[in-house]
Amino acid sequence: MKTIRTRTLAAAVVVAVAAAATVSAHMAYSKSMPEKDATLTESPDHLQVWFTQDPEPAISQLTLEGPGGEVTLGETTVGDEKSIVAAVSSPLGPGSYTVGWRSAGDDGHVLRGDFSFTIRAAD
Ligand SMILES: [Cu+2]
Repeated sequence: MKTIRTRTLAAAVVVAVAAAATVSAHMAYSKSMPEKDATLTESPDHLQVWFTQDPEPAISQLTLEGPGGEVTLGETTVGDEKSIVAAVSSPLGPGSYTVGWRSAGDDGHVLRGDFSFTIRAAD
């Protein structure tokens, strides 16, 4: 009886470890340009978000929301070192901006997130 319980416990541990490995295999946001919560004195000419896995081009999308509503960006493409990138077509004025991103990694799960940055008027 005791042996059976030990085996059951061992099996449970194996399942738990496998589940943890699956979770850590999800793609995740790594860094961005502009950085999260950055304050800039001039407009970036592109937005870029890096991930922990190669982003799936068909699903990857960057959007930008500014003081005047949605800002039109260039097409979102896959950039260097597991990133996605989109050009900022015309310079951004002072204000608060939110970048929205959507992508997927190796397991195909669609991930979404957002982060903000601020542009302040040059002195
Ligand atoms: Cu996943």
